Amino acid sequence: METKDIVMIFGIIAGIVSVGAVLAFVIYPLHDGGDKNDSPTPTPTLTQTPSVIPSPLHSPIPTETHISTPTPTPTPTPTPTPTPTPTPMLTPLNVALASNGATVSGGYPSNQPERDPTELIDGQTSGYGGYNGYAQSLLGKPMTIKFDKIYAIDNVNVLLWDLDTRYYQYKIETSLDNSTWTLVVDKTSGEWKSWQNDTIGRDAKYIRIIGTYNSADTWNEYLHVVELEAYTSIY
Ligand SMILES: [Ca+2]
Repeated sequence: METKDIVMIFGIIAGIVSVGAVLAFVIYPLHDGGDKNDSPTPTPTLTQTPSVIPSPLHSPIPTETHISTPTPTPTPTPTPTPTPTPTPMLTPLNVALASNGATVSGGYPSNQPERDPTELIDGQTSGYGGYNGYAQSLLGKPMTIKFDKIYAIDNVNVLLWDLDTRYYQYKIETSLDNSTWTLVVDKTSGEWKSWQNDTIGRDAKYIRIIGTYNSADTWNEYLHVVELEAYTSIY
């Protein structure tokens, strides 16, 4: 190979290299313009300067603020509904019966058992006659029944002897001590025959009946009673 040929080859190579270099400078930016490395560096966001956190050592000791604790409103205590005391609803009991512990005194005369005062409290209200089956006492004189204890007497029922057309007048009194008496039935006027039912509503241990008038013959000075009942609902 001749020298000129070598020079020419070097020239060609040099030309190629030069052209490539030029192209590299020209093309590279065109194809790589979007490289992120060429993006402008974003302006860093200013980090807000943190507030100085006061050192607890330098914080003023807060003056203790006295927050008054509100007095709690007391929960009203509900008023308890009182349990009503049950009212005994018992079958009314005749506590003036001898069989329930009652006794009787008074009456006249005492030597006629068929007209003994015990007839007043024996529970027999039928079968009586002109000379038997009832208690009797002189007008103004009491026949007294004593209960076995004090009872709240609701009603008093009296069966007056009624085998003719007569009527009686009488009164009934009660007592707690057989000493002080309270008038509870006053039938000292009017015409009273056969069954008499009266509400008295009174505590009593004693009850007595006193005749004041008999409309039969004027010589008949007696009260005649077949039965006397005294009922209570509490026993
Ligand atoms: Ca009787």
